[in-house]
Amino acid sequence: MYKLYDWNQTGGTAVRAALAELEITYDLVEIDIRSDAQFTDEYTRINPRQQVPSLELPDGSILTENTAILMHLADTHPEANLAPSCGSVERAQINRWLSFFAMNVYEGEYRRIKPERYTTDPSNAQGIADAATALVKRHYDIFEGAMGNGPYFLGDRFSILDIYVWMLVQWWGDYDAMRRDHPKMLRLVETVMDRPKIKPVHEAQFGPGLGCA
Ligand SMILES: N[C@@H](CCC(=O)N[C@@H](CS)C(=O)NCC(=O)O)C(=O)O
Repeated sequence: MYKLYDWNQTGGTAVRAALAELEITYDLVEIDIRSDAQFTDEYTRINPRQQVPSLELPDGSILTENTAILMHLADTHPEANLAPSCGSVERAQINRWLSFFAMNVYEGEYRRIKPERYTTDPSNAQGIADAATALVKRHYDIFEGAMGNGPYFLGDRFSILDIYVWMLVQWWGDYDAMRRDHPKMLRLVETVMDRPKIKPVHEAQFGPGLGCA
C-alpha cells in the first residue's frame, strides 16, 4: 500500500493526480503545513527537508521530490504510458522539462509565496517576490516557445510532465495574461484538468476553475 504525506493545494497534487490516473489506492496522511506540522520530529524523520509531498512505497521506503515520485510511478506502471521508455529522446525531453520546472518555476513560486525565506533583510521581501514573478514568467515564456501543437507537450500523448505543469500553473493566478501570453500552456492545463480521472482531484484541491480557490 502506498502512503502519501501531503497537504492541500501543494505540489503533492501532482502525485495525487498521477495516482488517480493509475487507479492506485493509497493512504493519505495530512501534514498541515499551515500549522507547521512539517517541522515535527516525527515528520522530519520521514522527510528531512520538512516538506510535502513524501510517498511511502509498498516496500516501506520513502520517496521525496515530486519529479522523482512522478517518474517512479510512471516507470512502475508502464501499461499506463505516463512516461516514454528509458533511453528514448522523448524520455530525455520529459526529464529535461521536469528539471526545468522543478528548479525554476517551483522554486520561483516559493520565492513569490515566501520571499522572507530568501533574504536576511526582511525589508527586501517584496523585491524578491517581484523578481520571482518575473523569473517564473520568463520560464513560462520559454516553455510556451517549446510547445508544439498540443494539446499535451508530446502532442496527443499525455505524460507526467503535463500533470506537473497543470499543478504548477494553479499557483500562478493571472490567467487572463496567460491566455494572451501562454495560450498553448493554458490549453495543456485545461486539457489535463478535464481528464476524467484528474477532474475530481482538481475540483477537490483547487475548486471548479483555474487556480487555487
Ligand atoms: N523540491 C520539493 C519541494 C517541495 C515543497 O516545496 N513543498 C512545499 C509545499 S508545495 C512544502 O512542503 N512547504 C512547506 C515548507 O517549506 O515549510 C519537491 O519537488 O517535492
